[in-house]
Amino acid sequence: PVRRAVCPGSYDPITNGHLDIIGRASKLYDVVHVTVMINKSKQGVFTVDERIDLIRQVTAHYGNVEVEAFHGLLVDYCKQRDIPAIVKGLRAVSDFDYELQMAQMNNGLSGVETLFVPTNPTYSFLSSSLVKEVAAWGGDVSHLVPPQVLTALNERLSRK
Ligand code: COD
Repeated sequence: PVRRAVCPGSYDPITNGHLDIIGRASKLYDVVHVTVMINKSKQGVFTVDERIDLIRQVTAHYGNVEVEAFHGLLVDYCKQRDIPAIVKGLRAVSDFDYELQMAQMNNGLSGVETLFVPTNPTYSFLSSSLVKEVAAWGGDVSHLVPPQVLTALNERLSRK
């Protein structure tokens, strides 16, 4: 049987921290689904299609990553795709409380398991929102995102 996992997120936009987790998951599973969870109450800097396009570009080299969007509960996505495992990165204890709640809720809802991968310490401070804030003020984020994302950020934020 094909062993599948999902790395869910907002990915607005994908960062090197996300990529590190996705790359590590891609070594452990046959197929890794990188899924943009649509949150209608959270307007992003990038559209869902733009996020998907960027994720596809920067994960193509792994060879076993499938990218798509989903609107609904993560457990329903997992059921539809026959995915038994959610892989999440843990940056710091501050992530832990909320991640533990979601993991327990998801397990209670459907039995899906959540596996936590400790973040590469190089990226433990990194989040999409900080990247957007620093880039919007002209700070250098070239070491924190893939080149395609850097270009997209510069194009988007310089227009504002
Ligand atoms: N290093 C390592 N990993 C990282 C880093 C980093 N620097 N930054 C982010 N990550 C990992 C984390 O595991 C994180 O959870 C994931 O990447 C995604 O990060 P974001 O910021 O893109 O996405 P979030 O935190 O907004 O994602 C939250 C979800 C979309 C996963 C969650 O809200 C969800 O599952 N929503 C679907 C609706 C649902 O099922 N709700 C009920 C949940 S119980």
